[in-house]
Amino acid sequence: MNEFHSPTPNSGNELGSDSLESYNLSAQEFQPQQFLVLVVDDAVGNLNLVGRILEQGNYETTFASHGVQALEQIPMVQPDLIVLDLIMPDISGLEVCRKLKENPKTNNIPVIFLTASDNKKDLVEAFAYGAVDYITKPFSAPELLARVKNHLELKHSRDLLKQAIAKLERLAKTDPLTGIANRRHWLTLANQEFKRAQRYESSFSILLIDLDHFKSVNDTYGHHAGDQVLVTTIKAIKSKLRQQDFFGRWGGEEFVVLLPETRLKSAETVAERLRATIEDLVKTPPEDQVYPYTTLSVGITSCGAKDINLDSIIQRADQALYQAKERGRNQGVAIAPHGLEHLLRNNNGSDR
Ligand code: GH3
Ligand code: MG
Ligand code: MG
Repeated sequence: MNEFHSPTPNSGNELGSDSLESYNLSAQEFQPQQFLVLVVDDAVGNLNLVGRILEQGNYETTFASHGVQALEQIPMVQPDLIVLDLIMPDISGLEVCRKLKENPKTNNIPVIFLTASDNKKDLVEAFAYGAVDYITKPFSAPELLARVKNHLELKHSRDLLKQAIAKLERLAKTDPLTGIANRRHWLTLANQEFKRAQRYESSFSILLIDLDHFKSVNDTYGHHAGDQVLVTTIKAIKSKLRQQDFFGRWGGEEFVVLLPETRLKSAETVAERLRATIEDLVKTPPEDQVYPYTTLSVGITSCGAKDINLDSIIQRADQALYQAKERGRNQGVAIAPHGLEHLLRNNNGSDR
């Protein structure tokens, strides 16, 4: 399923351990031993000297004695920082730096140039190639350690911030109870699919799913039990969908699935598969299931040539769901679109 299908729920609230609280962006104690520094220099004496200083500063170290070797090594060892000699016989430090910055896998590794030159042109060029700092030889151990620490701290903060932003983005798209897409994110994806279907004259179907008499679960066993039933039902539904289906929580005990490139007939088959899966679980619950499942009613429709927006399709799915409830629940009802469905490429709906 799509990227928003986060890992299978395994507890009442799978995002509980995924909170932003673990991202303490304020000053944490700096622990040099957590960082690997690569030193690149063609002079063995320099490698030894810089290595010794870094090791005295408690850093993990690794070494390369020329540029080509460094370029081979870096993607594999993923150092946290590189101390790079400017002038080397095979390829220059500037060239190594340029190549690192071109590669998305290595471009955020800070590079500090180590150079005998205090030629301003070289230094300006080093920064232009993406270096974060430079140290001119001869240098003192405290200077080297201070600069290395400074840039590692900066990189560490940047990395934490990036991770926190990525997590925030994920949380903003996800329903915290079930781990599937929340309504807003589902609507974003579904609107994109609607535009795509219009443009390419393809089709898709929508299933609007509502748990039957779900209120009685809460009333009988309590709200926490109701939550558990929602989570296990979602897990069972998810296991019957395809990777490319968009599955989201519409609200409360209602869920919605968009089936891309799927015509009404095939969507009915999918709905029946979901309904039957849950009915089986109601009749024969797994041994470890504490609370009973409840059956599903499903409203089914597809995108037609006369649909001018997603809303009209969702409204039709809602009418179909209403009819399924009226007819006695535990069933799917399909309403065909007014206009013809766009023909699918294979002309007979997807192979479900
Ligand atoms: P119907 O077959 O007509 O759909 O009956 P129903 O009882 O499922 O429908 P109704 O709309 O009367 O009740 C839905 C219930 O779902 C009421 C609400 O408290 C419960 N519910 C909605 N969201 C959640 C949730 O996140 N957790 C729990 N435990 N209950 C929820
Ligand atoms: Mg409902
Ligand atoms: Mg219901």
